[in-house]
Amino acid sequence: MVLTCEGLLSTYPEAWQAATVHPFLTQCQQGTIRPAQFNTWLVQDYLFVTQFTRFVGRTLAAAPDEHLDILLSGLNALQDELNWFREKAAERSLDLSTPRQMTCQIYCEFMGSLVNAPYAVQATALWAIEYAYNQGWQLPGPMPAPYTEFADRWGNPGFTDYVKLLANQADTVLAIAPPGEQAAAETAFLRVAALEKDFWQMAYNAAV
Ligand code: HMH
Repeated sequence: MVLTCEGLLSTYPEAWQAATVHPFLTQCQQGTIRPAQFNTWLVQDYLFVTQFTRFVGRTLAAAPDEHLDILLSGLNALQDELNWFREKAAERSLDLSTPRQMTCQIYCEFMGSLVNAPYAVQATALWAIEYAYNQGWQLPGPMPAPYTEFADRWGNPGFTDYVKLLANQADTVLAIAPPGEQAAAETAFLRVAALEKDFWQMAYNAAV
């Protein structure tokens, strides 16, 4: 049987639920998240996105011609996102030269380790990473200020469409990938799900 993004979600509903439903997000939606926890997440996510941008760049380097357009649109959005993170950090007087927490570091190392993975594995991981935030920030429902713009960044319809295009691209290459590559893509999906769960939890570990 051929692996697809939809197939991964229906085979591993618990892992995906744990990746995308967390008290951190519920508390943002209720306006009860403590600022220190939100700020911890914000700084660590900026540090994550710097490495994620490099991961998308490496994925683009391995992509077939017909996938470049969508990956370039993703990198373009990441340029804006990195600048937006810097603005949000400045508004809150947060120091972005903070060290990465262990979970952030492990996630960044995992993305780095995919440099030698086949493109089908990279494309599946890329889709999973983006879909985790697309769903995570959308599922709780509309969020109050100051969290509205955070929920909108990853929950907006344009981002939802982008994530669907990433799924289509991953599905296209998974359909012709040998069984070993499909198995590696499945492993990468589960790894992303576990790391996403840990990343939400990290916000509660330490104040910035
Ligand atoms: C942890 N996962 C994490 N941070 C992000 N910004 C994304 C995914 C993006 O999509």
